[in-house]
Formats: sequence, structure tokens, C-alpha cells
Amino acid sequence: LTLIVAIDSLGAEEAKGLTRSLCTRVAGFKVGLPFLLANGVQFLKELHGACPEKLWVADLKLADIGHVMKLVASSVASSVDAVIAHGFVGVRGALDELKEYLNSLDKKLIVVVSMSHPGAEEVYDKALPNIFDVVVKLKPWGVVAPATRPAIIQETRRSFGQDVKILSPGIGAQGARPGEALCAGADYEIVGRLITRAENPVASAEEVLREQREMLRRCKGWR
Ligand code: BMP
Repeated sequence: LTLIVAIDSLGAEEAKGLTRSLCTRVAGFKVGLPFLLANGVQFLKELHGACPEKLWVADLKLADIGHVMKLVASSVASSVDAVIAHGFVGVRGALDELKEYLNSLDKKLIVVVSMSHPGAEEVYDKALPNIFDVVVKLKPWGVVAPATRPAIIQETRRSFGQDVKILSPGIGAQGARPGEALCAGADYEIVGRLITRAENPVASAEEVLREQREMLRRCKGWR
């Protein structure tokens, strides 16, 4: 399974319905800050409890000193499998402490290596070699790399082989097509609005999965 649905702006009931309907169909769910602030951490526990086998990712885009990132992570850790942090804060006194803390809970760390919006070229992409050093030192379970710039995904895959999972947002609302990131080497595509804002979100998710299969069939000869 290659699809992670990003939940940023759904109401509680919509989110409950969608995650239940998609539970058997997708790889997991990524829950963003707007959703958590609107619906609360306790509600995330409820969602997770109804679909516990899937990969639940807390996307709080952590970028702070280790102590504070650990405090924030501790408020969601029991309801998720993985936590996303920015790579640019560096290892010592920051990501090293977060990683150790998550390890102690048997949770995964995902580090942003670059982002999907145009401005990421202004700063993030220029720092890519430094961020890659962070990934080498830290050995996180996964990284986020942009579906909108497949060359970054390819470079990430070339640099780390199969040692990290690559999760790629930027599909649909931000312009990339389903399957493009997978063809560039990503393990998962993160899709939000294309699904959550569709008239029929479940049908839209099915369509994304179909397009992913079709693209993979063409680029990798998959059946
Ligand atoms: P959408 O498919 O609606 O554009 O949502 C993309 C999701 O991925 C959002 O939750 C956003 O926070 C996240 N994301 C992103 O768009 N670009 C990045 O570089 C990193 C992200 O986590």
C-alpha cells in the first residue's frame, strides 16, 4: 500500500467516516496541526483506535530544541506510529534527543529533507547536502521529499538506498500526479485535498490508487 491520506481540515465526524471507510484501502493517515488544534489529541486517539493497524503520522513539523520537541511528541505519541520533524534544526541537542525519545517508545521519526512548495528551492534545496548529513547521522525511519520535484526524491533514494522510507506530498492540489513520486523512488504518496475536498472522498482515494497502479505499471513494468 502506497497512499497516506493527509487530514488537515476535516471536521470530527467527516474524519471518523473517512478513516473508517479507507482503513483497509490505504497505508495510513497523516494528521496535521490544523486538525489537531480543532479536534484535540483525545479525538486522534479515538480515530487511531478505530483503525489501529495502519501507519498514523503526527505532522506537527517539529523544529525546536530537543526538550520541547519531546514534550510536544509526548502529547500525541500514544495515538500515532510516527512523528515528523524538520531536518534543518540539526542533530545535537535537537533531533538526537527526539529520536532517542521516540525509539524508547518504539515510535518512528520522519525527517523533512525538502518541501513541496516553490519556496523550498529558496532555502531547503540549497541546504540539501547538510540535511542529508543529518539523515546519515540520525538514521530516521523515514524522510519527507517533494512529489513536486521528483529529482529530489531520486537524489534521496540514490543517497540512502532502501535505508529510509520516502514519503512524498505535493500530489493533486500542489500539482504532481498520483504515481509520479512513486516512479521517482518514493515509498508512499501523501495526498490531502485531492481526497478530503472531493465530493466523494472514498471514490477519489480509489481513483488515486488506480492512477498510482497505472503509473507504476508504466514506469516500472508492475502489473
Ligand atoms: P495537499 O495534498 O492537500 O496539498 O496536502 C499535503 C499535505 O502534506 C499537507 O498536510 C502538508 O502539511 C503536507 N506537506 C506538504 O504539503 N509539503 C511538504 O513539503 C511537507 C508536508 O508535510
